Amino acid sequence: MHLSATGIDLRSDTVTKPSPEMRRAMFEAEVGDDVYGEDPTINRLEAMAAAIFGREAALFVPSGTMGNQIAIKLHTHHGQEVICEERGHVFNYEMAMMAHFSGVVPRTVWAEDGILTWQHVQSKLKTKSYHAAKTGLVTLENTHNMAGGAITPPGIFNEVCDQVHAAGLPVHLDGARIFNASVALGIPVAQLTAKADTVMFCLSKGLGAPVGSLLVGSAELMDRGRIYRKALGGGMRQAGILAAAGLIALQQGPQKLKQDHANARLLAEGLAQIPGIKIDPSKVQTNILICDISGTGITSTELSRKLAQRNVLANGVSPQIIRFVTHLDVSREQCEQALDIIASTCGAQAQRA
Ligand code: TLP
Repeated sequence: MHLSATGIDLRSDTVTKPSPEMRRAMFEAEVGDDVYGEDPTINRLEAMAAAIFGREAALFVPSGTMGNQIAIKLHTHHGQEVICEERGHVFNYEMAMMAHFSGVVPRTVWAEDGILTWQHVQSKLKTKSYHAAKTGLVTLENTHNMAGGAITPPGIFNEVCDQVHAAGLPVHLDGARIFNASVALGIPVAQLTAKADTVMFCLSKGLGAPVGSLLVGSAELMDRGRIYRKALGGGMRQAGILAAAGLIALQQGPQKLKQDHANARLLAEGLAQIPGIKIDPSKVQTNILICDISGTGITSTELSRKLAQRNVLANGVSPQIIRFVTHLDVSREQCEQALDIIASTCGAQAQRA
């Protein structure tokens, strides 16, 4: 179903629209052919991202999916396994590209709040064997989207990286929303992610850019990554027009995330009061809410449809689970309105049951 993108859009933080300042910067952007490395605005964005993450280099890519898949390709060989959390984005929402493009299979492990510890990873890690595929890479996701925006505690993250490195293997971080974790913890992204070999983060989610993500890591990896980006159709030529908005997102976006987190907490506290909806507000650390609605007696598809009729948009994850995401383009007042609408929609359903 195509939902109208008006009203209170809690489907994702990907729906944010570029600000007037971004549109102006896009209009005025200096551009060149990025496949030749000649787009000054992209070069500036890549240099800024590398500096913020304390890395040698960065690579601008059109999407988080492409950034993750380039990283998987860089770190693995055909016939290997990639360890990831069972609800991880690289496994569930990237069109099986790790198999398609890199010839590897996911080896998943379920972890409470999506937080992979060394114990989880160790239980799946395989080195040389004459019987089973070898592990090629471990991927972590911070914050974890489908685990409700959960943050991996830095100590756990660092231990996984140290141990995986000691086993001779690399770690890639899907840090699509790493700035959310950074703002919530009050720890700079460079410090939070230092031990991962590569990090992908998105400009086009809570930071508010219309398009774009970056992969950061060593100069050698990013140089090879450029080849895979071209192979995937990501050589975007005069894409400085996009990078211009990305620069503003990177400079100004992080400080706005606090409000998204406060709005998410408000929503969580309200949702927890609605009969039939299960969510633990104390677990909502960032901007994503994953709610079990099995007690309402309707499926997420039905609830989404009923809410959309009243101009509140939210996506189902499974028949019992619905997701709400806060972002720049929903205010606190709109979250309060959304709560009233969700409560009355679920209440009307309860009366009918
Ligand atoms: N996530 C989207 C959907 O694909 C689910 C969303 O609405 O949340 N890593 C993580 C953790 C993500 O949440 C996403 C997007 C990506 C990677 C991919 O980014 P894009 O959409 O730019 O390819």
